Amino acid sequence: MDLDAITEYSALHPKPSGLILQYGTAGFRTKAEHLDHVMFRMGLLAVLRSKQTKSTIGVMVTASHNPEEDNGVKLVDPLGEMLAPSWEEHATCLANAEEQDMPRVLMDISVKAAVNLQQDAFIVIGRDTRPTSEKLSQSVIDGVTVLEGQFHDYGLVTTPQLHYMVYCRNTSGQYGEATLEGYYQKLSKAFMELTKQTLCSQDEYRSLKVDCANGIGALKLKEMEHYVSQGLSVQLFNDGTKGKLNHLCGADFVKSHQKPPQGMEMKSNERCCSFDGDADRIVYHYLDVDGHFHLIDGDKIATLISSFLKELLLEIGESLNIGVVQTAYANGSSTRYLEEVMKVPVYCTKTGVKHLHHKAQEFDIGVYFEANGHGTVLFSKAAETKIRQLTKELEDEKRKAAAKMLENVIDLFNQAAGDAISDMLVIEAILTLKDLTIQQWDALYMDLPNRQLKVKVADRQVISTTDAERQVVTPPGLQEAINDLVKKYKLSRAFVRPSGTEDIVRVYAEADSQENADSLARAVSLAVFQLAGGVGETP
Ligand code: NG1
Ligand code: ZN
Repeated sequence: MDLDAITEYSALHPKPSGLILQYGTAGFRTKAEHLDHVMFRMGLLAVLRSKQTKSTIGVMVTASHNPEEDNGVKLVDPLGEMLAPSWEEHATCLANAEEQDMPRVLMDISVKAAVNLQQDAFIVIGRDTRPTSEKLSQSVIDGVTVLEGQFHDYGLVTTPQLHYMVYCRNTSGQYGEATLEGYYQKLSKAFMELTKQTLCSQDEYRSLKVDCANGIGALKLKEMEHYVSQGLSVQLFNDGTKGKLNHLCGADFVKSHQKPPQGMEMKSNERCCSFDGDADRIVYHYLDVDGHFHLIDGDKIATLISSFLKELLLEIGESLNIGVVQTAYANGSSTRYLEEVMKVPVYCTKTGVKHLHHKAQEFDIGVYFEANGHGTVLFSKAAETKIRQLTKELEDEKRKAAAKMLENVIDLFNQAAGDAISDMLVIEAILTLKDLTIQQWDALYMDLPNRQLKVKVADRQVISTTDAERQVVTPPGLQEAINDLVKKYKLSRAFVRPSGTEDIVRVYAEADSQENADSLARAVSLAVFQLAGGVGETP
């Protein structure tokens, strides 16, 4: 390592002294103007991680659903997964080292992690459409270059597309070709094959309105459109030509406000969906004939997909197990429906896809979705091999067709990460194959009315939790207060946890009516404010 060169280049990306940031659930995320040094240093760190794993590592510049003024960065590990926990710690140390200590901290990491500095390094870089992303990704490249890493800059891509590139490059092309063309080809081929098995061809099912959150999803859907146009016509809204990223639109807005996005013409009973700012989340929605808004969230997406997969498994008659993984934010009705009606085992993990992903790996087929629409389906290597073998060997027509469909589903899901485009294509294929309208899908079960609120506290880390974040451990007395409040309502549940991406505490409540869910959420927010050091206005 040329420490002089590192020091010299680092001075061009100086750390504001005293600034402390943490590599959280979604990497580093804060106001874009505070991130230049973090980007440079993540370029350095990516090179060390690449040398250590002898693999291609990804660096994505995005702040997903956060406001346009924010930005962020996360590293993508060799198989397209989130960065390993010990390296998250290295990332935090490196980002927070004061200017003069930085080269030494970098050396320490390479010693601790036993990095062979002679090894070659290869980094792939991507970014979203934020005005600050291009310059910030250039700072990542500066970091990579000063450590003499090789790189490929994919420029504007969705987060899942970057994960796909990393996965392809580390599996020597077996998974697909590491280009955008390769991504579109792979997904569209699987989608066309899956939907061609359908007997019905009503045109009304084939058109979908997409709210792109004024983000990267719009550009990439435009590029992809013609690959799938025979099976699906997408109409894009909030494509970034006018509005601001994630402002009054996109999956996060629609989910948290339970309202239609602005900038989208919705007629009654039309199938609509919303992506988030980096296109790794999707939720569906529609207006009914009375003009009421209906949200179809990640829980209902998981339910639709797992019921489809379960039917196919029954058809082929193989004993492959399937499990659904959720978080505490999953609507109580969805959990009940999955367990009691569908008889599918359901597990709850902490918030953040890395936790869900990890749990989902325990099954032959692991379906995981956060209620906010971030998720995917994982097939174990053994299950995939078995299914591919069955499509070749089965003689019974019906069983063979079911195995073929499962194979298409494997190819459609971006196995490396939750992907709004993949999810959308799978959902559209299932609705077509099963001849389901959006209302019929919505009617699988009725969501319990719920409310999410945010509370500002002096230090959100005073709240610690257990039982997959469903119970508070500290501060003392808070869990008891929540228990007492929950008892006052029917079908009620509430929990609180510190956000991993914002400087706030999140409050979730559900109950038998919207009024009660709202009132419970408000009462719990007040308890948090009083017992956990609330600041600003009393909720
Ligand atoms: P935090 O801020 O830790 O609640 C949010 C989402 C997560 C996940 C991350 C990463 C909710 C309640 N939380 O995390 O599910 O998507 O952002 O983007 O939706
Ligand atoms: Zn996102």
